[in-house]
Amino acid sequence: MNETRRSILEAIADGPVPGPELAESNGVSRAAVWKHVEELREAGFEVESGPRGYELVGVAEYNGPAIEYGLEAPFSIEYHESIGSTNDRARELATDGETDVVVLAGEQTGGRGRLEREWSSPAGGVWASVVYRPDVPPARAPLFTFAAAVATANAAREAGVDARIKWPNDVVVPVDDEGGYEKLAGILTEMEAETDRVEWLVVGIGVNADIDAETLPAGATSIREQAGAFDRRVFVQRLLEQFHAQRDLEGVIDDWRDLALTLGQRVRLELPEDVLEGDAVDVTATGALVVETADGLEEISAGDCEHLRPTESGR
Ligand code: BT5
Repeated sequence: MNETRRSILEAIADGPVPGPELAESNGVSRAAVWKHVEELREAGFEVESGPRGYELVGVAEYNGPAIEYGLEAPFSIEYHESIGSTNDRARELATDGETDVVVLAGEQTGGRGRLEREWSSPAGGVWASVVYRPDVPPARAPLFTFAAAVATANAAREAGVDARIKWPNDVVVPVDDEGGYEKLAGILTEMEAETDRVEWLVVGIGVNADIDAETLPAGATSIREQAGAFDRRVFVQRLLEQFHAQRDLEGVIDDWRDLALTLGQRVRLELPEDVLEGDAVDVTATGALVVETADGLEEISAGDCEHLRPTESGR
């Protein structure tokens, strides 16, 4: 956002400020102040003008400037009303050398899940892709997926949803005591890396936010279905702030464990070449699932996981 506009916004957020005072403190003309205020209004900021000056009374819109405003994380937001896939656009920005940008869309027409599966992305969802250039070796990159799952689950919990995490990348809501769930959000992380260094990461986060769950695939739920009305703009801000707070990856695995629905479950894992059944007992420091099978402990770093029932010791 333009610096003068941001400074005006900050000033009028705490109460009314007369136009001439804003002009003087920003070193611009009164006409320029009026123009900035009009542009803020067009961007969805509700600015009232009264005898005591201009005052910000609310933020109605869901768009780039509205989300950047009050966001306590150093991301810029590139908002699209409709786009094919935010991950595709984020990959373009990443290859152009950008970082700390979040591509956010109102709806996606070509949303992708893992292994080129379709990701249903109607209007009202939170479809976001964070472009990052972290200074970590590729082996630690999966931890950003874990950080995104923790951030999403925590932001959903703040909105009143009993969100938990299913290994590796799903945020879910339990429907029984047996490990059954409905899916609230999914994460798709893509990266470019050399042997010892990550060049860029795109962390794609899809949350069924303000969506009628009936319009989603079977087995899906939404924040609206779980918790009723909520502010989608504040939800995105909290999600991005929580994600940023875990930038150094300290404590991510501990936080993930606390939210995990998968640990303590009998699981079936579909691996690229194999199917494996066992008890999910832990995750490793790099996010691999530790499974106790009839043949001993196995560490699984990628695959699809199905919850069968709680383990004997988990009961
Ligand atoms: C995922 O894949 O869970 C990752 C989803 C990532 C989506 C985000 S949105 C922003 C960014 N831009 C993109 O294009 N993608 C990312 P996976 O674990 O493969 O799960 C996919 C499966 O979930 C599908 O095969 C469906 O069964 C189911 N599914 C599809 N849409 C869903 C939805 N909206 N909610 C819940 N489940 C869904």
